Amino acid sequence: MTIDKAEVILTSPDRNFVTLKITTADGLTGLGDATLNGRERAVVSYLADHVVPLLLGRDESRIEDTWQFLYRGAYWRRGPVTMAAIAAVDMALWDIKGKRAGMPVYQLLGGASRTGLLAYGHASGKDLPELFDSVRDHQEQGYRAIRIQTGVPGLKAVYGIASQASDAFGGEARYDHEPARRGSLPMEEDWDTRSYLRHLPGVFEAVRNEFGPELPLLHDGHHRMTPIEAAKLGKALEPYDLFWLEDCTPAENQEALRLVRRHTTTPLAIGEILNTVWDFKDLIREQLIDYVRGAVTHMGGISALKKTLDYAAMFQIKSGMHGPTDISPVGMAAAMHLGLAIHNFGIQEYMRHGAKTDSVFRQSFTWENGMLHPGDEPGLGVELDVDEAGKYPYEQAYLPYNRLADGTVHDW
Ligand code: KDG
Ligand code: MG
Repeated sequence: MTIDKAEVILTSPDRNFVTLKITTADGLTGLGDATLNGRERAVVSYLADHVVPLLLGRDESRIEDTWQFLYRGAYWRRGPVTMAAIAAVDMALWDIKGKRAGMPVYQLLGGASRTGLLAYGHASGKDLPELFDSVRDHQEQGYRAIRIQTGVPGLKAVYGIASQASDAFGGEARYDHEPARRGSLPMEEDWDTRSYLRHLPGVFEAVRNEFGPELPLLHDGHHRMTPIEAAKLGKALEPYDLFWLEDCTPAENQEALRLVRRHTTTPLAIGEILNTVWDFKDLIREQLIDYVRGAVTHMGGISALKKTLDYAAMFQIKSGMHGPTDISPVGMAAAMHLGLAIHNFGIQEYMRHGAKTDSVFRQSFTWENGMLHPGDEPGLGVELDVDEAGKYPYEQAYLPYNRLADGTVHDW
């Protein structure tokens, strides 16, 4: 069947989301997530101005051919805007293929390799008492693996730490939903790597003493360290048996990880800002990482991330797909179908979306005993309520950035 219509929907229920909705000549619809946090309109334009005209009249069933046509045919390859746009088309076509077959997408990818997906949530606190409360709160929500981020003495605002309660979550503190972070200009935070390196091992020691040795603990370094600093941190955290240390150094300098690897056995996760299998090629082949952090939404879709993860499987490297709230429920569903099907699933990041988001995107996934499952609806299992989406117009919003004490802009 041919593609009759492709619409780009920009909505901001609790935060901004870009969704592609493809409709076939016989009225089947498929959804794809193209959200690029803080740069949403760039993808809207890429899709609406350059991709939608190419989709009309194409055969809905030719997912791989459409992917190759959009990737190779444009001449300009890779990059987050291009790959988010291609991802949305790919996801929407898998959604349609599932609906056409009457099967959930994970069945089309080879069927379930497990009964559910272990997921981790984000605990944070400016100090230990707040952090412990947040860990307990996550355990009550069912999480069986938890990311730990804390404030650093002497620093006023550190990314990943909620500083105020969020209305979208009934008063729960959520850094990703603070109104202050949705202003028309990016919020400035501060940073000092030496203070962070001095402080963090003690935090993990305290968390282990309080919560015991079993709980899988993760930490995100947000690209802030030099190779030697990251090596030092990895080594210092070894006694606390981390599930992973994420983004310890900036993702552009991949050779840096050779040095980090030489010094520590703390598992490493990288890649939420990478976009293609080419970005992961050397990291995987040289076994410089343990987990692939790529998101379906930013890696060119289910087709492309599956190839990357299949390649990673040859080196015993597992998935750790990016799943913050800026991955829409459609992108999360795509991640869950892929995670359920592949053999080398590791863990899935999962931050709950807010109630308004759930009213715009009707979903069929389940969350039980710390495990996600995409459900058995045909396709991806997500439907978008266009009227509801229309109630929430786009709001300009930037990610924060940080400066050192002397005013230098720092990596994050
Ligand atoms: O869009 C960027 C955020 O989603 C990112 O900063 C969150 O690092 C993040 C994570 O690991 O979820
Ligand atoms: Mg991260």
